[in-house]
Amino acid sequence: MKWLKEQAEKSPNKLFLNQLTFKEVYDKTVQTAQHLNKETARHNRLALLSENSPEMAIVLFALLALDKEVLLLNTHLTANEIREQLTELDVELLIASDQQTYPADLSFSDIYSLETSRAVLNWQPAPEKIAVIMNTSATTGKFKSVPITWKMLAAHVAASAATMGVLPEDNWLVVLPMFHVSGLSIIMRSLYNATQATICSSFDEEELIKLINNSSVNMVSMVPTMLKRVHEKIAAESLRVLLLGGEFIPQPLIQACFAQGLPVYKTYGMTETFSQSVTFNILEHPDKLTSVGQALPGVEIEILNPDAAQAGEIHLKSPMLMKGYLNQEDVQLFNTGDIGYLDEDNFLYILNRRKDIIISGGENIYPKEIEDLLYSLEGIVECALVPQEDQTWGQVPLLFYAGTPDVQEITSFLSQRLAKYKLPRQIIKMNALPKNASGKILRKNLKHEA
Ligand code: S0N
Ligand code: MG
Ligand code: MG
Ligand code: MG
Repeated sequence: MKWLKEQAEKSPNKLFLNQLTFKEVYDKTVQTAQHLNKETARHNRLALLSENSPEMAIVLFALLALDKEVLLLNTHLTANEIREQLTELDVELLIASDQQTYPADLSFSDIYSLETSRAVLNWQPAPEKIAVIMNTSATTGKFKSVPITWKMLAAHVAASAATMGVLPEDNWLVVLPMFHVSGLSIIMRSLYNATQATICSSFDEEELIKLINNSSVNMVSMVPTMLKRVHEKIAAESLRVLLLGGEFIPQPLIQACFAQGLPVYKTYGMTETFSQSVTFNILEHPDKLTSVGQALPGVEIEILNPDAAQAGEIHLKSPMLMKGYLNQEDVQLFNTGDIGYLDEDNFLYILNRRKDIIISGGENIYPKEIEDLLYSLEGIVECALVPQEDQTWGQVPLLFYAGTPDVQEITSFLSQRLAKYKLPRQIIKMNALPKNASGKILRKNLKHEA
């Protein structure tokens, strides 16, 4: 948080969040913290549920300055999923934007009618202190919590700036959700670099194109699902950086962007490493278009158990890496689960994405979570959720099952309990699922024949 105070002192009149200056954001943060001080006094950990907005960033900064750990919730989750996360993490106070429908303890507009009190604000949190927590689904079927410390944030912003450079006139469009590291990292980088961030509340294609082509916005982060829909309308000269990641990146999209001269920086990173670990500008390395790039400063890549072609499990180690999932053992070397290799210039290539995860429009879906839930429905004998390639979303989940409930029952059971992006696009009933000799379901044999 020292960055906010420093920038407010050094560059008070510089624009930071949309049309708010660093000084204005700082003042609003202090004011918000004073309103929240009493109400939050007995809570060490709180949750925040909001679509993107400058207010969301200010409430977050205020909570961080009050020394809280802030759980950031995905706004696409159902009430059941939100409740489960709050319970699991012992969160007793949820603050939500006025647009959210989940019953929050405080809405943003409530905050300013709370009685103010002088708050002791901490602008110099200890490096090991947790700033935010993000839940990611896990192979076990239950989510895991990633504690993001100040040390990770500080290491990230410096390494990212060293890789992509900083210009005083930079203005980075935030269209990815700030409840993911893809969006939040932009706010942190802008804070550190003393540059502007333009926050959009949702992904509106026309608005996005207008902002890029006709405003001072010169940087943007996107997932391929978004870029596919808009790249043809983007004027290459209006961007300095187009950071692209979060999903498998289709090669035809990269070829098209390269031909257009778009400054696409491919990135490979995850919540566990607070975003970018590997990055490169495709325009600078036309011979490396199929790679994801080179490690950021401080990031070590190790390929374990390599095969004859030197491809193996990609492991990462860096100051941006989490210490370990919350309440789980420490990790020194993080196994991404992806398979790949490094070339002679240390560019990383991903051959296979981990098999136990489906990525739809940049949102991760863990089959086991949905399968475990479905097994709690009476009459389900067996089931498997598998990915299907999809033009729009990259991948979508398909559900195969055997049992007595009909497709209608399953649809309504799942849709009450799961975020929409996790719902199977198709549900296929079978007499029995294909299995190998030892009785294991053969997932790769489950394909929908349209
Ligand atoms: C792709 C997005 C924008 C789609 O949202 P859109 O089009 O606005 O949809 P809605 O209007 O909200 O809904 C329309 C219908 O579509 C369904 N739907 C919405 N999203 C999905 C989805 N993902 N999959 C399937 N269906 C979806 C809605 O339910 C609705 O349905 P109907 O009409 O039936 O009601 C949106 O999904 C989005 O924002 N995705 C991106 C999320 C993201 O940021 N992921 C990245 C997470 N990863 C990381 O944070 C690590 C990597 C990373 O840091 C990074 C990634 C990218 C770039 C840079 C970095 C970095 O390193 O800095
Ligand atoms: Mg809602
Ligand atoms: Mg939309
Ligand atoms: Mg522009």
